Amino acid sequence: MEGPTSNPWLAITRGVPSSIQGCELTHLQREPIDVERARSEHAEYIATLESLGCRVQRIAADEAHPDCVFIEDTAIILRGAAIMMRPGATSRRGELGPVRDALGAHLPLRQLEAPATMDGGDVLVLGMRIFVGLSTRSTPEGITALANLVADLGYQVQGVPLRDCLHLKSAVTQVGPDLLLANPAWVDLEPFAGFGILEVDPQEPDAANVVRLDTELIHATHFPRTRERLLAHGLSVHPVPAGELAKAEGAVTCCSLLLEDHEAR
Ligand code: CIR
Repeated sequence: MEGPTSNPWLAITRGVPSSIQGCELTHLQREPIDVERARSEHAEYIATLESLGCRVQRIAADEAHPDCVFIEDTAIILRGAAIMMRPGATSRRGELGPVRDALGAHLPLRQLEAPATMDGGDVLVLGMRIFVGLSTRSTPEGITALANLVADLGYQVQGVPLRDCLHLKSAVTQVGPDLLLANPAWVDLEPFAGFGILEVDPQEPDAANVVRLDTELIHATHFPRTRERLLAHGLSVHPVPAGELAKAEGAVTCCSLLLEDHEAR
């Protein structure tokens, strides 16, 4: 008898609005974004998720929310619950509604309440440990509130000092069971003692952001030097174009929420 053949992931994505031109920017100067090109990059990203066996659930773009494609910032997925964030940028707080509806069909929901703020891009979940970047978006109050919200699920929450970047996952993501890809100039790596660290190429400071689907990694094509490092490590990399979305300070993890499909109800 044949076993299940599909990849056990469900990815939730959201479309690119024309209003992305008016996105939030923290570290970059505003430059024109080619919306059609951004949409075609996004389509390639979704096709890559699908080619890796992901089931993809799409939420329509909302023109009133220029950053809505960066759905990762609105929620985090844990074992047993999804936690709706309270984004640090006030312009992004109205993005939650349709994401809440989509996630609520799969998982019990909990909500981070004011005055706490936190963006999902600041949250790196490694097993039962949750690391949160102390960024301009995620506050110490947010960390305390999240710790209280998830304690009964067995998670521990820890803040991580950051500098010169938007989110924790701009600076470090997981690329293997015990391996992280990081830009040590942007993040204090001491909290990650026990994990192996692969460093980005110094000429590609933004290259630490990777989507990991078990053994398969999705990484932006515009980081060839860091890609070489991943490949030299024996990792399986699927490059996707992401240059237009990068002008909005977005990267690959930002464009999806990933649930293990067997946990989705
Ligand atoms: C923002 O500043 O909120 C958006 N322009 C970019 C968000 C990128 N999200 C992410 O890295 N998780």
